[in-house]
Amino acid sequence: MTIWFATGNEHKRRELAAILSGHSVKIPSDAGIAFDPDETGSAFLENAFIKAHTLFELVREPVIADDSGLCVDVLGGKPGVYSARYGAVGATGGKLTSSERNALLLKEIGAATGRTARFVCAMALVLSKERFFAVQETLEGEIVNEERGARGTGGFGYDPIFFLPEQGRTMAELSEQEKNSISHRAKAARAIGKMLETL
Ligand code: ITT
Repeated sequence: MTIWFATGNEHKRRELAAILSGHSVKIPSDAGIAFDPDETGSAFLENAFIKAHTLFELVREPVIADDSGLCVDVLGGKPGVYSARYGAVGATGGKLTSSERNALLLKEIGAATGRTARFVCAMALVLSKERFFAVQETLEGEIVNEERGARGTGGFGYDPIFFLPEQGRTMAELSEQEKNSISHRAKAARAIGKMLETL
């Protein structure tokens, strides 16, 4: 089946396509569609539905969207739904690079000893305006301390500063396959994949 993934993030596409390998996963840029809807929701799931319904109106074929981010306990759940825009200057202006965002987050957390955090991924599958499914999944971990610092070159975004105690490595030190066996997005995608099998 052709499934559209309402994202502009190539890393996310690779991760989803690896899980839904029996399907053809397309993103808007494959069809020359400029796609950047305003993510005005205050919850991950709200934003996932905004992205999915917006693209569904354009392609009229099954659409998946995810809205994801990092929630740090000592920061009261920040950056949360603002993960992609964390530290951006002004409402429309200057987004930081991933490494600048990671450095800012480490600075905000400072020397706090409780460094627990989780990645969250809300994923929606929209089959028509009135027919849809949704799931939200998490992956628990810790933010590296300043002494240990960011590590690894795999993945994207906050992966280099997200430490997995059971693995003894950051998410960015995992192979693509390893990340896809445990990640928040992979867990959500597997659940959506099961729903697709029942259609
Ligand atoms: P789309 O909205 O186009 O899908 P995006 O990257 O802006 O792409 P989100 O709005 O869902 O996606 O923002 C998610 C941000 O959270 C993302 O940019 C990363 O900074 C972070 N994030 C989400 N999943 C992540 C992961 O698996 N590893 C590292 N960082 C992640």
